[in-house]
Amino acid sequence: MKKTWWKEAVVYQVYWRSFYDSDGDGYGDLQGLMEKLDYIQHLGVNVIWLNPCYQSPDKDNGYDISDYYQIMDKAGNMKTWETLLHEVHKRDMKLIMDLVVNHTSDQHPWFLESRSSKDNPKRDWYIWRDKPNNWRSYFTPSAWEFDETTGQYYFHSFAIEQPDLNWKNPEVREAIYEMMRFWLDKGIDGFRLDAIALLAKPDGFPDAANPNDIRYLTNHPGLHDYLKEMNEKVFRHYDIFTVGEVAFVTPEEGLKYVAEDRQELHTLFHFEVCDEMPSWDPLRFKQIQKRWYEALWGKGWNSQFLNNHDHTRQVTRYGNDQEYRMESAKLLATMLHTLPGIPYIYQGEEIGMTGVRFPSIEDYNDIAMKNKYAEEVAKGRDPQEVLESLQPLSRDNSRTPMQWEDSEQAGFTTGTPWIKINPNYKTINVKQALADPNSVYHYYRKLIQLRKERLEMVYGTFCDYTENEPYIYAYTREWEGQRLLVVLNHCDHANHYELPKALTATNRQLLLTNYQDVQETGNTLHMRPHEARIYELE
Ligand code: TEU
Repeated sequence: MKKTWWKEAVVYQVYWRSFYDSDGDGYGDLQGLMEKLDYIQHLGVNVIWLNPCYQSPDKDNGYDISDYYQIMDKAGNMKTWETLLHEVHKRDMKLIMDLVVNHTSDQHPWFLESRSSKDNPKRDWYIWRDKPNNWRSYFTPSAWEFDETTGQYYFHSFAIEQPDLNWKNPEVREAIYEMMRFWLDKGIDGFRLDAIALLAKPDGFPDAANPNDIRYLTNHPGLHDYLKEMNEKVFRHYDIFTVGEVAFVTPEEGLKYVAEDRQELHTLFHFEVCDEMPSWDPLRFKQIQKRWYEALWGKGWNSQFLNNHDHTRQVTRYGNDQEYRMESAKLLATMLHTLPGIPYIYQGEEIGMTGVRFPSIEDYNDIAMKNKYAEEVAKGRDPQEVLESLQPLSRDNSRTPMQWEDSEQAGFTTGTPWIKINPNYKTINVKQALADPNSVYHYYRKLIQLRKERLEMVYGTFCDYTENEPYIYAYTREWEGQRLLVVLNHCDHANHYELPKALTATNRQLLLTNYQDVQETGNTLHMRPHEARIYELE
């Protein structure tokens, strides 16, 4: 496995509409992001992942693109975007753009032409049939929408407003590749490829045995041919990295996307945790990590994340966001930055921001949640019970505005925020974090700096010594004779850990911990609640 800049990356995800509002319209924007670049750089990250900011009617917060070549008015304009890219590069950071090529907005000119008549030259740029099958979409009871004009149904894996492109059509593929080159030629450093596992569709769209198991939307034959062609015609001609959003794959299937010798994608996000593990399940998490390491190591590169703009805040979902919030946030960070793969920091994670519970469905924006709420209430279910069932995993948990200070609107906007701010901004905010040397923020800085100094955290082999332990997670990373030991007590209670013989090194040096005053030197480690330690073993 050769060393590369992207394997050594720490990526910071900016959901720009919730990051910083520079013009008081209640939405974050690119100018606002630019004004906060020094904050991001100070953290020590070297890549920024920018959620979609292309022209869009904004039904799915930018994931419904109506013009790939323009910047969304809410976000700014192309000149602002070009200045942003320049300012990112000036600070020795890189920028990867989130790109949605499985579908467009139903307002995209391509779709407006396609739907205008059955014999329009762009009819076959989308997927039309006389009758639907029984598939659901991610966001609606049916994946098919009837179109009056031509009396046919079109296919959409997500919202009605997000018709899927027909990747079987070479004209579609060429149009997408040309657009990718447009952005790469502007100097971006790669793409996060949205819903990339959905590009291929099965011949004939057979009915599903179980319409509620939506795995039928993904990973169909032909997909890897598209990714190989995408790499051959676009990616390999640039010094970039690509990360695919790849749902519902096993490690063996995931390897097909990222094996270096297959020349498709550089890395992937799999979702065996965030889509399929509703709350912390330590033994299952350890198994997932072990299986992905064994399948990919030496062949392809993985990612490490526990939250993003679709998945609720990790300290709430997988940690402790109450009495041990800071220790837990630091423990989760230690884990993600020391396990094999590129670590992703979702904005606000670095100050321990938490999930939210808004009192009314009117306070929520997420189309997925609002569609599901309407669907369930229409079945006669109690609205309050439906709301409470959807709140924990609502995507809006992670989309509340960045909490910059304890002043009005958390310093996010001088206007009315597009979505309510988490009421805990008074105590959880950047200003407080910067001023507190023991804050989560400063811990992230130390962790990221350590990763730059200790390449075992990037290229080291991985060995878990606690596969059957419910609370203690102890593993090593070893590379070129250097060995790190990570010990985590993911629990609200203290636990002790008897170091196995293989780890009772002659000399053990503590490099980083989320508690002060760690004294002991023996081979029994007394770990406090949510305590994390990184040792160098000699
Ligand atoms: O999400 C794809 C998607 O289906 C996720 O919501 C899923 O739950 C998981 O995270 C991946 O399996 C992408 C974007 O991240 C999301 O914001 C968009 O709404 C969606 O595609 C449609 O573009």
